[in-house]
Order: sequence, then structure tokens, then C-alpha cells
Amino acid sequence: MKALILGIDGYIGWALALRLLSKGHEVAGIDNLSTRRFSAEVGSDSAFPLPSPKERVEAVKRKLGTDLKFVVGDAKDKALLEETIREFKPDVVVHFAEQRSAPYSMKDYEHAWYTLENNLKSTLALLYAVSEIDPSIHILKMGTMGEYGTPNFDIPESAFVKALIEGKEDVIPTPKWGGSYYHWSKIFDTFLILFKGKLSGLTVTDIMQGPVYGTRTEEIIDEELRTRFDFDETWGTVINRYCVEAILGLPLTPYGKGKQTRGFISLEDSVEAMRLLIENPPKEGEYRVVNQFAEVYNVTQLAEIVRDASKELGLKVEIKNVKNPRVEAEEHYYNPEVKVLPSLGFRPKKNIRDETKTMIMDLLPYKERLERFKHVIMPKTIWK
Ligand code: USQ
Repeated sequence: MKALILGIDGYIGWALALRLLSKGHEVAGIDNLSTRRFSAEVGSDSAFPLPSPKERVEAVKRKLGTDLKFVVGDAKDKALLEETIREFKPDVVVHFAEQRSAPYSMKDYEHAWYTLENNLKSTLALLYAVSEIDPSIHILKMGTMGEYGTPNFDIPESAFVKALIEGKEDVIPTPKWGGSYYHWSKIFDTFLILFKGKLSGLTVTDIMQGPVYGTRTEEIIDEELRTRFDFDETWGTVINRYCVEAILGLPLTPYGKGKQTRGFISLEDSVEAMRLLIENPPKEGEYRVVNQFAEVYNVTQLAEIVRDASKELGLKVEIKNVKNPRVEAEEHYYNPEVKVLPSLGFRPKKNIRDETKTMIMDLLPYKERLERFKHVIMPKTIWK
């Protein structure tokens, strides 16, 4: 198959490109390299030094023996999208080209608006480009489990639910409640996709994915093929941050009461799940929603897992709850439905306990580099 990946330079985009290439698919990608710039904006960098796009293409050729087309450009540029789609003729377009940090979106009005404008514009440009060129192209869109928030009901894996309102029944979009402007941007994306998808008969998989962790996939075996790895308060996600905190001798930082519960998935399982979704698209004209995660934990349990793994590797680590910079439920019900991926034969191969040890071992040789970024780890971005 031919896959066009928007956001190919990112943590998951790069890992998915390698997975698809190694399985014999053709891949092209577009990226405006904004995560590299935004990470520098907050005084941080990837834990692993990142090759340039040109070096990445050369490394793919050397290590995987295959060609990769990497376009440095903006997915909001509809003309660029159209040109690339007409030329490459993809079977699937994967959309990761969005600002993906909740804290970054909460810094101030400018960052909130950038996130909304950037994310909605690229989504709408893609929906129009595909509708106009070939509506049968499968769109695989990265949403987030955070679109649902943390409701007191079981989260269905479906776009619509039955509702009884003042004695009358109808079908309504599944209720959503974001916890940051970033999460709201993905909720609005979902509504745009549902609406335009219905008008133009688009074939869409909308993935609701939980936080992703890990340093490796089967293809990411050496430095040249590594994907970026963020750990600072703006760009790092919880498990990845804890592993770097452990290496730097900092306390692990559950926010507030520390009972915030999420569904987590390793990078390896995330790209494998997406390979399955790409190879098994929905029916033409269908909108398919997929809840994508492997294990459910709260952030205190995760801290305990990382502390125990660190101990086994000879690191002395403590857990210290810090004042929660976010406005979020710190203790809540959480029970999302997961049926689509298992129906395609997906079984997670990794688990957090084993994977955190691998992560710490992969990161330890970079301790000196990480020391330079010690000052960007503690939370500073305040929601209120
Ligand atoms: N948290 C801590 N300590 C930390 C960092 C985070 O307790 O040091 C807590 C947060 O308060 C939150 C939870 O961990 O309750 C998850 O935070 P996170 O930073 O790991 O993830 P989040 O900001 O929700 O966003 C990440 C990705 C985003 C993706 C989302 C999936 O950056 O792109 O959409 O995970 S989900 O969380 O399901 O919305």
C-alpha cells in the first residue's frame, strides 16, 4: 500500500513510517518540523539527538534498503497537500500533523489560538483535499482518549450514542469534554470529520489514543533510526518524564492526588495497531472510531512501577506528589470500551513494567545530555 504521513518527523510519525516501510509499504511524508522548534522554544530538546530530514532519508535507504519521500512543508497548505496526493496517489493519508501538547496549548492566548488554528486548519485542508481528489482514500486521523475526558459512565467506542432527553429518544454524538485547548482542538476535529465525512462519503478511522510511552520499536534499533523522545514539562508525557526524572535523580512527580487514570500504550504497540488499521480499512464511506490503548493505570501506580524498575537498575528514586498545575479530576471513574482492535487480531506485545526498564537502559547513556535540561522538568505551565 501507499501511505502519506502528515507529521512524519514526530515521535509516532517517524516510528510508523519505519514500521510501514519495513513491511513493504511505500511511504511519503510531510512535516514542517514545528515540534523541533517548539521544543527549543521551551528550552528543551529530544533526549536522543535527532538526525535532519535528509539524514533520516539516507538512514532509511542504508538500513532498510528502501526509498522514502520526506517533504518539509506545512500540512495546513492545501495546495501542497493536493500536489502531494495527486503525485504520490496514497491509499491512506495518516494525519499526525497537529500541535500535540496539552501544556503548550495552555500557556497563554497565543498558544491556545495557535493550537486551535493549526489543528483545525490542517484537518479541514485534508478533508477537502481528499474529497476533491479521491474520496475513497482512507484517512487515518490521530485523535485522543482525552476527547472523552473522564466521565462517570463507560466510554463507548462509537461516534454516536442513544440519548433520552425529556422523554424523547435520539442518537447524538458521543459526549466529549476536553481538559486543555489541545484536547478541545481534537474534539472540534472529530466534529469536522463527522460532518465533512458525511457530506462527501469519506472513509475515516479516528483513533482515540491514550498517552504513548517507550524508546523503541522493532525497527528503532540504533541511533540513526531513533525517534524523538520528549521529557520536559511541556512536551514530555507522564511515563517518559518519570524515566528521565529517575535517571537525573529527581523525584518522580505525580500531580496532585495522583489518582488520574489513563489508558497507556507502548510505541511498539501503537505503530503495530496502526499498521493493522491501515491494512484493514473500514468500508468505503464509513467513519470508524477506535479506542487505542493497552493498559489502564493511575499516575501514582506508574510512579511506583518506574521507581521499582529504577531500583532494579541500581538507581535511587523517590516519589513526591507536586501541586497539580492542571485543572483535572484527580480521582475518577474510568472505563473505556475497546473492541475494534481486538476484532482485527491486535494483542499488545509490551507492558509498562518491562518496557520502563528498557527505556531507562536506553536513556542512561544520554545522562550527560539530559543534565543540560534539568531546569525544564518541573511543571511551570499553570492551567488557571
Ligand atoms: N502527569 C503527572 N505527572 C507528570 C506529568 C503528567 O501526574 O509529571 C499527569 C497529568 O496531570 C495527566 C496525566 O498525567 O493527568 C497524563 O498527562 P500526560 O502529560 O502524560 O498526557 P496529556 O497531557 O494528557 O497528553 C498526552 C499527549 C497527547 C495525547 C494524550 C492522550 O501529549 O498528545 O493526546 O496524552 S490522553 O491523555 O488520553 O488525552
